[in-house]
Amino acid sequence: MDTKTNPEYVAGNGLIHRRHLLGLGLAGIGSMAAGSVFAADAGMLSIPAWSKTPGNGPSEYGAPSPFAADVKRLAGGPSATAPGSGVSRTPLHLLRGTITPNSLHFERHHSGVPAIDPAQHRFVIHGLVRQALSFSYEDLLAYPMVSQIYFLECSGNSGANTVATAGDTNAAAIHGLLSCAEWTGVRLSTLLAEAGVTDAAAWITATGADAASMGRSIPLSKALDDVMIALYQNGEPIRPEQGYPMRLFVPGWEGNVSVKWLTQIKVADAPAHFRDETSKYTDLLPDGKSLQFTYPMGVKSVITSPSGQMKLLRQGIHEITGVAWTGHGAIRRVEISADGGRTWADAHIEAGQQHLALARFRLPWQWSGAPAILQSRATDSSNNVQPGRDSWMAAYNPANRYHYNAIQSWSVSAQGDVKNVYA
Ligand SMILES: Nc1nc2c(c(=O)[nH]1)N[C@H]1C(S)=C(S)[C@@H](COP(=O)(O)O)O[C@H]1N2
Ligand SMILES: [Mo]
Repeated sequence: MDTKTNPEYVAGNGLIHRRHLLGLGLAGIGSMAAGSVFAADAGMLSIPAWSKTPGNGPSEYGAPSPFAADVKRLAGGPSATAPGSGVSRTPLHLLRGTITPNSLHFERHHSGVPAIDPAQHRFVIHGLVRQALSFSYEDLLAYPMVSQIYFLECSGNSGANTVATAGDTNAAAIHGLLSCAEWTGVRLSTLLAEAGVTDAAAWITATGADAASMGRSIPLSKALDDVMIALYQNGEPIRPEQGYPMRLFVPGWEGNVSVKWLTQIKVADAPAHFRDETSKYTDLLPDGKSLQFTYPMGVKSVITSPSGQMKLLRQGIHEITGVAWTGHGAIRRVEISADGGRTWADAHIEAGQQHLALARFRLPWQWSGAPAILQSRATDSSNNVQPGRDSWMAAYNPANRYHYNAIQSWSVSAQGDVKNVYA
């Protein structure tokens, strides 16, 4: 079968079986007879100016092409009331892999980025331990380390879509408090074993060296499982914005518990009830009560292309692509709909480490020029299925903005304009 003229449609409104991802190219089906949309002639082999003279030599620290200068974080303005507080968001719609470059990792600071001299910094473990310990940065560098790829998501991510009217914004503005990096560091269990936690220990409470003194409580079972003191981010020393010289990294859990600029861990028998686990990051329920802790991030996905404020410039084949993640294991399935959830097709998921990491999904779609509503729905290895917006909203108080993981809907108009909608 010639799949270029007879693709296998697997769901409504032009979704094509994922097995055709590589074979289809870009041409509109039916318009193939005239040849490729990219037909070349001899004149196109002429030599451009930049090939005729040597370019710049090597540099000490690389920078993106000036032609890619729009691939930037979406940063908010300075806070008038809380100096240094704020966020910048990863431009998810401008990235195509699963790893976030360090310069584009999202930021969330409660009192700005402290200028820490690693030679002066101390990290102390105390509380319910047989021997309190104090480490310098150099001390920690001498310990055995692990490297793992993990996503990090703020529990406030996507909260924009909990408000009554869908904002006409892009994927970064809605979902950009999400990044994924390879984190390298010392397992907390190694250091806790050295300190010797006592029988009464059930929690750890971690504090940062920023002016906010941000602190969070974490059950000891998680602390001994996969939590690390991260020292490297995608291979280089962790960036100041991400916690230099060291941060706690708590895989799969809401970003807030990954305390940056880590300076203290106190082993305790109960949570500390820090400001950031009482006044914030608690989910408000319909009856006005709040959940005390919501640690793992829910199963979630978002189509990053096409996505909000993009424009489809031609009919024919487009690759629908995006990212999926879960705090409950690995992504097992991502389904895509082009007809607002009436019919669904399985997307292709890239192989690679998917446990608590971003997964990249793709599916070919033939856009006929008719209006469409694009959605993705993820399922994880614990059989959690990403909820629709209505069911998520029904589970919480209308004022709750945290832990929103509902299905994102992007409408495509007949003119090709892509918009954030509630469907
Ligand atoms: N010490 C300290 N740790 C912190 C924060 C902070 O302001 N101070 N922000 C938290 C929040 S709310 C999130 S979502 C993550 C953000 O990490 P990032 O800035 O590296 O993306 O760090 C957490 N750790
Ligand atoms: Mo956060």
